Amino acid sequence: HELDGFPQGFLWGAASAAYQAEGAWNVDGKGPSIWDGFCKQPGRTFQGSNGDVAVDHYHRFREDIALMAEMGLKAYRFSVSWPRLYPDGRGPLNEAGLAFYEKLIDTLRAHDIEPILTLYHWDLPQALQDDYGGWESRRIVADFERYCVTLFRRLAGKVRFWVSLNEQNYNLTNAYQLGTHPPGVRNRKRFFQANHHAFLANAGAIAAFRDLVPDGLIGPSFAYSPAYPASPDPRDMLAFENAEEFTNHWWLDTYCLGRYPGAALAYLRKTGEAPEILPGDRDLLAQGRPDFIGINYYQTLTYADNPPDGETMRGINTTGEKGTTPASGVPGLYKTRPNPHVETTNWDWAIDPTGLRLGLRRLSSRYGLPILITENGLGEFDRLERGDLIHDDYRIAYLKDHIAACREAITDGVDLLGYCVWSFTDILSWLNGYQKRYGLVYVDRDERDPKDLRRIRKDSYFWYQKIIKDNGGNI
Ligand code: GCO
Repeated sequence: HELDGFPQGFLWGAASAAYQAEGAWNVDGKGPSIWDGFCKQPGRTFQGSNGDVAVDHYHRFREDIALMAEMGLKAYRFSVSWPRLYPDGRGPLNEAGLAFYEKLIDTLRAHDIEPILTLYHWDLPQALQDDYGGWESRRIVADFERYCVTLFRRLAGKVRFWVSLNEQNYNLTNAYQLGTHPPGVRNRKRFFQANHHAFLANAGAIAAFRDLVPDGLIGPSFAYSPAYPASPDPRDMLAFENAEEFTNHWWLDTYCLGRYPGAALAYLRKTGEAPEILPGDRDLLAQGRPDFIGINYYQTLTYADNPPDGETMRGINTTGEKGTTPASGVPGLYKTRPNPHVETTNWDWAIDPTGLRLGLRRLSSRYGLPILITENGLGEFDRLERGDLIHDDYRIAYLKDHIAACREAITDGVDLLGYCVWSFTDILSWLNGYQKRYGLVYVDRDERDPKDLRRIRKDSYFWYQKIIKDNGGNI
């Protein structure tokens, strides 16, 4: 396949997730998710922000889709909230919850916008956490499959693109290593076991999908930060290899090749942190090969040697004060270093479009699968001027450079299905609150009128509208 531009039918999209956008946290029979409670514990999120109301997409989805249609958006990625369908995770189906997504999808289709449906974007039913410890129990595999099968059966004719698990790697690292996502645990043994169950759940869902949605395409969305070595010092090169193995291949090999990467598994067997793998697990993993790899790309990470008594896993910069991200690492394996060759955002994320190009090439060569960019975007403090203007030229520059990198990767031979900007409107950033804005559409959070949530098109909205119209044009 030889192309020097974006193919016809390229999915120019934008993305969101249920908890970050919908609000309506206890409406129409929805049960609580693990985030509903977690955000309300003191000190968990920036200024205690939560998704009770979020941007009220649940009630305003028609207005939001009208804005998407006016922009010419080709695809909209959203997630289904498991506890809206199954308030206690596995009991009877709450039809009212499913009805919301049916309306949403029908409205998208009426405007020729392709729905991209994410099955799991972190909002686990609280009941499953309480009953058996959520991802730490094997019982979740059957419950997740049952939930997915309901959606496959009911929506097969309406949805072609499906994302299985969103950022299993980032979510479970926060949940079981950093302690910054629910359930707030710091324990590597439990981390690897929870991941093992998530891999089985992912593969089980994909296996069921094959029978129920034969015309559809499915894949996980991986939070992909390609690794760089801090220097050509062989010790840094080894640390870089360790990081690739433990922060990328651990997930991607298991999804795409149906097995854990050898060196990492051998290491974990020595430290006693390897997951328990039962007979039959390998066969199930092998049935999970996806149709595409979804990637959420924000940055590259640079790694250096880390002695056995060196850096441990540390939290992130949630305030937007530049330069406050601590070095973080796994003793004996690797630690992160700032990359002096690239600019960073206010949250210290490396701005690196070339990293996107090389990451796409690495994945394409290693796994031989098409790739869908399920998220890419810039979180910033935006300023509303004169009541209705947002001049976010920094976001336009960021998107332009990353879309140009996509074009180059296509020329390099990467089979790229689409590109979704994170996010369509300014939604909740899990740990960074509402001040970190990613949207193409500004949401006015007026202190005096908290229900206002007025939508205002940013400059980037009009810019992306043109890009879509020209199918990438001369970027
Ligand atoms: C944020 C993140 C986003 C989203 C997304 C991940 O600030 O919240 O940068 O990427 O969290 O939900 O899939």
